[in-house]
Amino acid sequence: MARYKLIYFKGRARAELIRLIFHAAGEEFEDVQLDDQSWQQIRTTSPTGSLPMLVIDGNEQLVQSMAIARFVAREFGLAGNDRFQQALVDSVADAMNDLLGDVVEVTFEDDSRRKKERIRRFHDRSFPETASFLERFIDKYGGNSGYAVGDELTYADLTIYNTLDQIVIAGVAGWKDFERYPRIHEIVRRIEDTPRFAEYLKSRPTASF
Ligand SMILES: N[C@@H](CCC(=O)N[C@@H](CS)C(=O)NCC(=O)O)C(=O)O
Repeated sequence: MARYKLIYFKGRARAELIRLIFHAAGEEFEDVQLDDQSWQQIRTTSPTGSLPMLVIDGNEQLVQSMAIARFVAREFGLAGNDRFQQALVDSVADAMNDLLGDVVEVTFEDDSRRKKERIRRFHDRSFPETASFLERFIDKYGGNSGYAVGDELTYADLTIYNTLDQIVIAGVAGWKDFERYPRIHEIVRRIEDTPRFAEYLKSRPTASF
């Protein structure tokens, strides 16, 4: 039996980063994907009444997607080599998580006028600001390594890939749109060309969120 059980919905949104970390590390985990009805039946078992939730060794429960991501990244050596590097990695992850929040809001906005306004703000402000932060950041801390921080894969790279993927799923931009950001584009290529990821990315089910 796997040590780790990740519980979420049939989608990527706030769980896919954690899945990517498990795949990057080559670590086994049980990937439980619930429909809404099954979720309602177990909702009270989540400490926050929300998902994702990671169950460790069948008894410890961890909630909050970024806390789970950091925990598994640290467990598997994907969180940076020293404390400062870990903070750098976290700063990219948190910036990408903020952007992911904007994308999630677009996805679940039912009012068409407000949805348009959110998309406009995304294009005019949140995306270009985050992208230009990343380009400068990677220049400084990753250089020509093809990684965001240092010269090996960390979960910072996975947060970049994952948030871009969510932007594409939300229909807010396409992969081609990211090519004009050379440092970001390099990370995307690096991840897609890594055999372990390539296999997973091809085999994972299509998602609407
Ligand atoms: N800040 C939390 C947000 C968790 C959250 O809002 N989860 C949503 C799905 S993305 C959820 O569980 N919704 C179902 C519900 O509230 O019943 C995290 O990052 O884990």
